[in-house]
Amino acid sequence: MNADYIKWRDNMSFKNKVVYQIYPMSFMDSNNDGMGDIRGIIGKLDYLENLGVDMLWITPVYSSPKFDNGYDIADYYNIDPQFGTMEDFDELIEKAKEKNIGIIMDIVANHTSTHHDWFKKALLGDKKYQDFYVFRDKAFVEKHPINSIFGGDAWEYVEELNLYYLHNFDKTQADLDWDNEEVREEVYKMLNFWLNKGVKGFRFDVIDMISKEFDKLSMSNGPKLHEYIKEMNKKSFGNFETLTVGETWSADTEHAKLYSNPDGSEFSMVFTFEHIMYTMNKWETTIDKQKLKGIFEKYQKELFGKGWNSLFFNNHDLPRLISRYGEEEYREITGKQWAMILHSMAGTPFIYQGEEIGMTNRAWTREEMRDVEAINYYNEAIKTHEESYVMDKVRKISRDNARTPMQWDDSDYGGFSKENPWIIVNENYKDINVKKALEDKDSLFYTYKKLIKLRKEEEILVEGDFNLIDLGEDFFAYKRTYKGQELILVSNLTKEEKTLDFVAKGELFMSNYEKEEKNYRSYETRIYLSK
Ligand code: TEU
Repeated sequence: MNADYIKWRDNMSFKNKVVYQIYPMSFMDSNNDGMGDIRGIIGKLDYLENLGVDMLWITPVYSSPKFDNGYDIADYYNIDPQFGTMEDFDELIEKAKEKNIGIIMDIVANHTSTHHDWFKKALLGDKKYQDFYVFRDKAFVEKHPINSIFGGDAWEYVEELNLYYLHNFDKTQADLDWDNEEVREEVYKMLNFWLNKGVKGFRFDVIDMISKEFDKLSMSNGPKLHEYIKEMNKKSFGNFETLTVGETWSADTEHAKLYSNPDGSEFSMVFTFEHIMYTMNKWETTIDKQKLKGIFEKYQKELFGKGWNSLFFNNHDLPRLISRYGEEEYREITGKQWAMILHSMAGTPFIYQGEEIGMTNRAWTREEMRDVEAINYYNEAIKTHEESYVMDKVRKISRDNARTPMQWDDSDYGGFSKENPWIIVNENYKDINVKKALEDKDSLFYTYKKLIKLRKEEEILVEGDFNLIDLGEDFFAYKRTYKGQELILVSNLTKEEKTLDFVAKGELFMSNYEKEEKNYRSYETRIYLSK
């Protein structure tokens, strides 16, 4: 691990950074083909610089048949023509760099598309490439029944080979066999290709699934997991100044500490999902704010000095923050509430496109749905449930809620495109859009901008410890201390006005209400800071 990396890491380089996640298909369409693209991102760099973010996580833009919107990669070394060209991508890296913004690539290496050359060669009987994947015979499959995360059987039969291949997601996404050293070397070679191009980090898709234990029918957290991540670090990003984050749905605090070990041998941090999904069935999960307090306390305290947290409520797989945790009737108030709660904790915040202007879920019909996972869920659930029940779940949980086009202004299609987009624009774009948010100096946009700036100015936000303050069920409150300074956040979790005897030490530093009053109004959230 070279000295530059150690120096970069130790001078808290990623610790005070804020990352903005872009879903290119839905961000900005520069050539009016109805799908967002890389030149669309380049055209919005001024907006992102104004917001103040340090890095852009770009979800996959590689060559892909897009059955799973790019998470089914057919060629890791090429940009998909619908997103643009390699020259466009090089220009994005360059133009972003001029604004001190780093680019984070999304690496999907647990599986490839079945359109990838490796898989095509495997289908043609090439043993070398069959060993790149998990091909098994009937006997093995019958002994190891596995369900796909997208529903249905995870084994797909190939008649011409009389073999089955494993796909933990869609059948067009075949799992790679990381126990095959050649596969791992191919991945490291690909990572170094993008690092030498100047990308500043990686987000690793379902990285907790690269080591599997078939005898236990376990598809994640296998015996080789951390060994492979350490090897990958040594042979690629560990030799560069990078921010790396692993997507690990199965991780708990113990695993999170291993992944984000301060010795820098694995990742900078991981996305853990206990605060998102505390039941194994995402469609049945309801938000429990009391549980949420305990989960945040656990991760803040257990990783303090022993690892590093990522901080997020939204991404391209999750319903919109305000619709899920807040209340649309109090859109700006609850948007600011949860932004303040999240960004005042220790960790690296991730903002998902549209979160900063308060975009919401929408009322989907079956015809308007686009997401393979939600469509599979619908097709399965409709067999045993009323349409109204199933569509209620889809409207609350579906990934499509995160994927409606970015709402830039009140012109057609929200200014995303001049052509009818690949997915419907949320009807509320005339009221909720960037143009309006920028004009209103008190809008949610400026709350995010202020929180991002504070992370660079107030070390307590980066280095402070964390302790919950128990003010009863109606409040979420915590204290951070650092070098004798205190930051106290108090948030009314209810719509009702609440009295509170608790008096916080320090000056009122930030609030989602203009003036401070004795009582806490609906969802009122205050941050006090003692100098
Ligand atoms: O997501 C992993 C994953 O499991 C989630 O897709 C998911 O929504 C699931 O419902 C959680 O229960 C990653 C990517 O983020 C996602 O977009 C891809 O579809 C998936 O992997 C496959 O690459």
